[in-house]
Amino acid sequence: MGFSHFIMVKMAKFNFSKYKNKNILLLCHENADLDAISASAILQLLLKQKNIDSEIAVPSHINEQASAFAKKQKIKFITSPNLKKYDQIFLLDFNDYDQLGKLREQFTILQKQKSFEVVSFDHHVVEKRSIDTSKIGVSNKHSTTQVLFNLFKKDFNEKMFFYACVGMIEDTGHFIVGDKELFSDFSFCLTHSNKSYNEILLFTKNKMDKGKKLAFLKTAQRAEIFEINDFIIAFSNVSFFQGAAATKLLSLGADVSLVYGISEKENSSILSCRADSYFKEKNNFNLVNDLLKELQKNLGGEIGGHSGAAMWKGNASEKIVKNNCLGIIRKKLLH
Ligand SMILES: [Mn+2]
Repeated sequence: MGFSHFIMVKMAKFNFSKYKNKNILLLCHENADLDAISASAILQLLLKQKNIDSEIAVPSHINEQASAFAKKQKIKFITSPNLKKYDQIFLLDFNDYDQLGKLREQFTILQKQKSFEVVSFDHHVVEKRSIDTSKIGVSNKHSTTQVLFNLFKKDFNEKMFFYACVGMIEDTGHFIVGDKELFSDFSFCLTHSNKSYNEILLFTKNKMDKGKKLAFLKTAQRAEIFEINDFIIAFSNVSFFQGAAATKLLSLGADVSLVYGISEKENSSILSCRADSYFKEKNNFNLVNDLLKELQKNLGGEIGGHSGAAMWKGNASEKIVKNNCLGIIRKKLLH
């Protein structure tokens, strides 16, 4: 009683001025996603405010969505950077050597030579094996953009708030996970982004090309449905995207999907198969061993894949392939 209490929280103080006149790289993880790209764009803008230039890079690959986003937002990035050129590297959305892709060797050697300093901005747990164990840029949040928001919100502008939203939507799987803090941070960022939720959502949606849309709809329309032991087997055919179409049939409710097609280029027939994990476990079923190997015995051809996603390529009509598959599955399930 009678005296106030001050709780000192150890906070990361970022003195950006110490990075002036340095060659700075903002490095995303291999197969960079929306969170990594948005986070690096936010950091680049923060540095820019202090008149500090930086380059964004990915080891070798960026995913389709992130690439489309970068293009639309005119976020420039380089691929396979020469790490020797830089004396400060910020890691965005990762902190693990495994995620350096093919830069790993170069990075490890140069780091040992103290060729650069590293700070990671990330939302994954810091481990002993982490690249940067200082934790100054890492906290337990839902996205790296949320981490940056919490560290630097007073310097954020509309664009950064917008990018922060994109990372949060993406990394929560469109809010499949979250907590009070996430929703309050998101709401704050959305309010200050000068964009509507729908506008931002558009950037996180996978734009499907028309051919794929038609392939999915035709596959669904043509599907024949069979019930074996209370499980639903869907058989269909389509000229393109058989694999992706088979996956779609599972999401529509099939336990096993079989999608037949003819490859005119190779003058052969294809069967793409998918099995739901509950179905596999319940029936101890493996698409390769229990279906395609048997099919191969009957019809020849080549097979490949794994227990839940597999493909047969050979030469047989749709009817023959269908009847063979159904016979094989029936035998396995009713034995
Ligand atoms: Mn992330």
